[in-house]
Amino acid sequence: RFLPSRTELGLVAVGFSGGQCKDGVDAAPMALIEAGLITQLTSELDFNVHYDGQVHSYADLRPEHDPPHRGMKNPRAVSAATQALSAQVYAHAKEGRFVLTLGGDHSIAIGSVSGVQKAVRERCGRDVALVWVDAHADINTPESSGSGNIHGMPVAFLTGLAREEDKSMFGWLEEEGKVNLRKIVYIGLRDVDRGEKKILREHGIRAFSMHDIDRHGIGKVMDMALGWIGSDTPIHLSFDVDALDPMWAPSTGTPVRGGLTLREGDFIAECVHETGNLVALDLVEVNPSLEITGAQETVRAGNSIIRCALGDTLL
Ligand code: 6HN
Ligand code: MN
Ligand code: MN
Ligand code: MN
Repeated sequence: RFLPSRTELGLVAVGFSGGQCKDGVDAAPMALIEAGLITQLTSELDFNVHYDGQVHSYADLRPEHDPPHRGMKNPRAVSAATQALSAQVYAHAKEGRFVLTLGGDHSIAIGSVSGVQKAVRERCGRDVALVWVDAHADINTPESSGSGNIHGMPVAFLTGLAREEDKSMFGWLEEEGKVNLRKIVYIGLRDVDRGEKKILREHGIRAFSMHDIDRHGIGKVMDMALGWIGSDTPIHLSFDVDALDPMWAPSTGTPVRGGLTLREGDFIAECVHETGNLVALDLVEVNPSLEITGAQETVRAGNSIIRCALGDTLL
């Protein structure tokens, strides 16, 4: 059985924004760290943090010429960045560390999830379950996407629903880094594109929308979500801060009203922590430049979710 380390934590700060069109999301890791994240991880939660002290933008990997391909914007830049991130995350996970990845836009999950999946497979031969907390499903294929923004496509690439032969455009993604469609659970959905709904339906992907949360309450929804995954499965939690209502997290690139309260977001993270099976966490899409007044609140909400996922308990 692959158990995440309770003491050793690998932190990767990713200042990458090429999966969408708004500047500023690359400043999130610094904002989260400056708000006290590492201190909280070390002195309050007793983690030994392995951090290279850098915010990676992967700018040196960005090709000069990166025209759209199959409608995708910046495909080579996103591919190169996520490939490098995948290797960094893999290196931490292979050592048995819990891996915390700070985005950056959500395209970076192509790197973080594939790196964790590969390491977990090597260590215990199991598949990770992916808990995707988001207003959006991020499962567009290049063809179903209306925007061409790759942060709306990571789940499609991670599951093999979208494929590319070209190594410089996600062809580097190997089978051992991919995720089983039956092991994905969505929580918080409320802005799912037409083509994405078709994909979710056709593949029977487990998804809990805001409607489900209103109907059953977040407690029951977490029971059902974690019940679907089963009790003996390593979990990667990919948390998009836009899952929270803009009242709590206004500074994000694609806010959608009618979202989770701050407590519901923290509760999700607490429940996933309680399984004892959480091996990795992404916190993405905080954009401190979008809302001057809301920026600090959004950063605080992000750090709160991270602490809850890492075992900060109320009592
Ligand atoms: N995110 N479905 C829309 C698109 O452009 O494909 C929005 C995607 C948002 C992505 O928030 O990580
Ligand atoms: Mn989103
Ligand atoms: Mn939409
Ligand atoms: Mn997302």
